[in-house]
Amino acid sequence: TAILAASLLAGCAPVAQNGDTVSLPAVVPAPASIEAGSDAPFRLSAATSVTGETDAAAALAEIVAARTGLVPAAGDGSSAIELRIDSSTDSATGGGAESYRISVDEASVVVTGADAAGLFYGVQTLGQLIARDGSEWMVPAVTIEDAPRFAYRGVMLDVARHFHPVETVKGYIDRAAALKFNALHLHLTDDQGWRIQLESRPELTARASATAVGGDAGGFYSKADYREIVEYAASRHMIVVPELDMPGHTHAVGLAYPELAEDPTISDEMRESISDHGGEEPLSGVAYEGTAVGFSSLKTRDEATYDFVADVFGELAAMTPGPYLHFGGDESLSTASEDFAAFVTRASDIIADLGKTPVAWHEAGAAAGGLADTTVGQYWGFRTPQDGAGDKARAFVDNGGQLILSPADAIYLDMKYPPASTDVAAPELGLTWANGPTSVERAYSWEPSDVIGGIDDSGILGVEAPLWTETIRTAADIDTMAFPRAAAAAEAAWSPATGASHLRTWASFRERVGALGPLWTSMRIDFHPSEEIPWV
Ligand code: TNX
Repeated sequence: TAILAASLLAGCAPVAQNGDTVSLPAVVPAPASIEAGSDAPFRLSAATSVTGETDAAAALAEIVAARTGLVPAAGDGSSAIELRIDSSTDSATGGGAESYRISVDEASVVVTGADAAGLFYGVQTLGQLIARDGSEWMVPAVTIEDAPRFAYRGVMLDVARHFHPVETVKGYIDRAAALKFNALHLHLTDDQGWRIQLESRPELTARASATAVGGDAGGFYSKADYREIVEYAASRHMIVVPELDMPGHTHAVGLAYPELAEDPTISDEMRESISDHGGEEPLSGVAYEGTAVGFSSLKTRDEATYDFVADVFGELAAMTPGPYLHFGGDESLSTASEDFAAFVTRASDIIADLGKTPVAWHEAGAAAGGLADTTVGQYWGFRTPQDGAGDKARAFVDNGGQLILSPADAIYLDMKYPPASTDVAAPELGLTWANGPTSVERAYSWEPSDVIGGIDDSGILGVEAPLWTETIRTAADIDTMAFPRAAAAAEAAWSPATGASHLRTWASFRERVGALGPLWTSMRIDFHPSEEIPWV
């Protein structure tokens, strides 16, 4: 049949439907609905024209050129791809934010977005549908109707442990947006460096940005650099969520403003680990190039600290069009718990008073009753919560906020991959503390509404995959750790719940991701060719 013939040629993956195995074009993240058409495929050629919305046409032209080498014509052609926006609720997309519809037959391709973001996502899906047919290119006949499950779909990049230049960040934005992520969380500060220039506190970048983990060079974003990142992200329908981590993870603040920081507290555990594995003990006033956590704290009882918090978040709020400011709050192991509670309460209020929504790692949920009631919690415990982490997360929802889920034993992209059993060497990069190594299958096989007891989709703002960079130095390192596992996180964030769609299975996902290999190669993504995936 036409469907099976197309599947031999195209990036198609077999899918069991009503007991029969049919082939559907491979789309990641899985769309809400996809149906193969009976028509012959649409042929892409130099005569194909693209009409309609110009931003979306430019985005499509980029993908088509990278994948096929063809340059679509702008005006009339012999066959047409039409890109439109229709926000009416009785439109083909149903009108929900970020939703889109694609219909492909032999004569035409029509992509309709409910808004500009929806059209952009439709274009990303269309890019995945393009397939080789001998020496030609085609798009199989198909109808797709699609909308996101969660409003917030994030990736996080740690630019503090290793600094990553603007060009690398832009590359990561392109890659993430192609998987329908809409938030880039930048972890801008940590013990090892402060990476964002702020005029209100110039010593931060002047004195605390030059170094990084392992003696590598540091760096920072000027205000112009940050603006460039924010604008580039916006052009890909992503917001930037900047994080200034406090009251712990603040050794760098002490290099710039010694009066605000406590002296390092070195626990027995840390001293032991240093004597076992080598490394330096953190010293007051000396840049820290190791990877230990939990030894630093701001002076939480000092009013000067809150002037600092107001200055840095006030300036960051003015630079950040997105609604969220992240104040960290993780692993403040050397801050007394009542001091920690008092600090996070005031930090969340300062941010809420700036008209922004505060975000904190789940530890701040210990003080949830006092936090600004909009405060969003970011959960980084395991898929099965341990040591009260689930209660801390739930407290944000009880307080009126929502959760971002980043289960560390599933979607921490800095965890090592499993060692290879065949000829594909696994990268050396990565850590293992979160029950690692983390296979692609584990990154995929979890359901957001099953993580925190009593919290369903209404309490979940979204899903975010963090990439911490203790071992990650280059853009190629980022690619290797993030791909293919970021695609698993994208599917948890975008696609219908496990069980609600026949595509939401590991068996389907591994086939669909495998079919994206040629597209990822054309995008120059240095993905890890994991043996778990049947790469095309
Ligand atoms: C825990 S997750 C951290 C980071 C480390 C990471 C390494 C979280 C909120 N804190 O400081 O970089 O583990 O995986």
